[in-house]
Amino acid sequence: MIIENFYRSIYRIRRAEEEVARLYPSDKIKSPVHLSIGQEAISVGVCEALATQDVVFGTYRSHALYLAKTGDLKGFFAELFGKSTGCCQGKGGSMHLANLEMGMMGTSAVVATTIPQAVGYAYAMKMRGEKKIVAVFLGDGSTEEGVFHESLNFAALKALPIIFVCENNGYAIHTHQSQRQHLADISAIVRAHGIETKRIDNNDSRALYQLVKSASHSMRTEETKPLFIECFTSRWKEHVGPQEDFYLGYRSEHDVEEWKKSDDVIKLGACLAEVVKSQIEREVEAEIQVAIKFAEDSPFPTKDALFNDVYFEAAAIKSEVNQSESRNLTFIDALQEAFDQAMDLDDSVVVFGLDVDDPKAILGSTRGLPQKYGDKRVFGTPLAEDAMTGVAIGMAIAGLRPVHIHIRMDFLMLAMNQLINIAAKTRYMFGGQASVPMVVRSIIGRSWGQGAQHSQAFHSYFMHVPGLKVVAPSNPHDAKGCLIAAIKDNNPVIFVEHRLLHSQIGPVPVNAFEVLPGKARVALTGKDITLVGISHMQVECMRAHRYLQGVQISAEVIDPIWLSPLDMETILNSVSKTRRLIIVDNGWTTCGAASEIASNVAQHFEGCADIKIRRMGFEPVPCPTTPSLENHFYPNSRSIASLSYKLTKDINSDWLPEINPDFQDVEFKGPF
Ligand SMILES: Cc1ncc(C[n+]2csc(CCOP(=O)(O)OP(=O)(O)O)c2C)c(N)n1
Ligand SMILES: [Mg+2]
Repeated sequence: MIIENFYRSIYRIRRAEEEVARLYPSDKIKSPVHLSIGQEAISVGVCEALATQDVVFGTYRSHALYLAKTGDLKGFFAELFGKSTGCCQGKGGSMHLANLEMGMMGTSAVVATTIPQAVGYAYAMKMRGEKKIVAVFLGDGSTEEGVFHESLNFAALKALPIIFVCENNGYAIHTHQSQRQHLADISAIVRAHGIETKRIDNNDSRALYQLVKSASHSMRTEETKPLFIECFTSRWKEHVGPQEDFYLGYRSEHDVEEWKKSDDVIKLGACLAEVVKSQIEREVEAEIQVAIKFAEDSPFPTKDALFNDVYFEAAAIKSEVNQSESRNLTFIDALQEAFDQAMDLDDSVVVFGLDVDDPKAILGSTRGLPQKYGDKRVFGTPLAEDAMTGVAIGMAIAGLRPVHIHIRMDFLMLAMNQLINIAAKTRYMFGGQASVPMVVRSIIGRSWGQGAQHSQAFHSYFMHVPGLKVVAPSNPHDAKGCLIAAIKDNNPVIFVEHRLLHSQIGPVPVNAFEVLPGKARVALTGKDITLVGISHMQVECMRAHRYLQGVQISAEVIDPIWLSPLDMETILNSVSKTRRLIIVDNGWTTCGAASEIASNVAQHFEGCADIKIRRMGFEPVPCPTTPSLENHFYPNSRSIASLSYKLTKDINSDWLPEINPDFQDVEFKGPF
């Protein structure tokens, strides 16, 4: 232990944050600041003990962690000033500090959300046999979030090399721990998960260093297992901002004064000879002034930066590769083959989710994979959609290609925070440093009377979010090609599949191949009307095409395949020929995919009186259970043909085709 290093680090943090507080009123700092003043010893103790290659994840209160791990004052100040030279190119600000090269893996403004990512990163390290240790910092408030407990459970279950560092400053904003937690003993709760706990009192960086040093040594050389350290500490400034807040009355100045007696800046400084101490201080002061000047002189990002790094862009536009001989497979078998080939080609592909390794193997789509690729790469998870999504993100940041499977898309609602706040944003808010190559596979659709909470399709929710891709293949060929493309994609992809498609049989190339993002397919050509069918509605549109042939109407049927990025060009080309369009969504029309396509077409053909556009989709009620109601709720080939007839013949006709008995779906009868 070299005290000079401790002192340099802690003095640098204290003085840097005092400068932040001093500069804040000048409006040079462009984001909210949650100062760590009073808590610095914890970041210093942990980061001094970790090896350079080890990594840390933090919270929005991570100035101290950033500086203790990286020492990067220039990137820090420039980021707070919103400048392009900041550690995240000015796109993160104080609450999103990251420097991946130096092991600072990122912070989040949403409480507790980096915890599962750190766990996922640790999983990747263990799986690959890398000797890196992961430390994740969290506040006492975050231990009340469900994702905290889900993450602890998984870390304990898999005996991961992770250290949870809880900075217990007693408060979540202005509310004391005792007013928020019935059992105000965080460590006791952690022990109930089977994780060893330690405590550090009085901001003692050196005691913390010893603990982390020995724990990380044994994780590297003996067995890996998580450790939880509860560090009692005190935040001296207000929750957010540069001031003190004793006037609010939620805590007393006396309490903080007591904490100031154990200030580690003073304790560490007292261990050094005066000449050494003042030499360090002089050097740090100079460093800080250089960094502030650097931040002041740096340019703000220009407009192009607004659009950079939303997605990881592929280096070159690829074509559909490796098309080979085909044979008939079911949709499910095509998916199974896609998994098998993707896992065979790339050992960074991991597949997990509830029940993926059970005898039913997600309707057969994951069968054989656990036996072939082992339980590290294919595993069933605890019931923890939220944390396991964060785990997938952490794995992806660590270089794996996780596929997280959900037997029903309805369950994605429990994972929305990680998907929307984290997966979709990580690349952008960290200035392009990270990418999140993950796939979330989810099954939608009617049958077996699954009703309001087991049939829903939410693709439009995800289409709304920059940073995500969305795909909904409608045949076995695309099921395989899209799944492989999604796995290879360096962005988070939401993969949507309708259960009525599962038993469909069609030609599928033998070799691995990709159906590329952003390319729709004209499935059937026609001249009178364009039908765009999403997911299973593609099948209904193809049937409608047959009905319409019987009344001499020629429909062009388009399968968008990828909903984000959406290939509007193919749709617009078709409509410029047919002048009529029906978009049939397998979802609600309000703010839905059909509305998005319709508005694009309306804008494009503005002023053209002969263009007719209609949306079809779920009725504006929850999904019903009984078939007698289902039949009215979902569009079908006959209702599509009927509306097409009206639009094409330009008459108010009630024409409805006779039922063609060949047009039957194989109903899903459950259970899984
Ligand atoms: C999920 C979520 N809920 C609420 C908030 C608002 N919020 C911001 S900080 C905070 C308190 C968190 O307390 P703690 O985890 O103890 O961290 P500390 O601020 O003390 O460092 C809250 C509730 C948030 N950012 N995220
Ligand atoms: Mg707190």
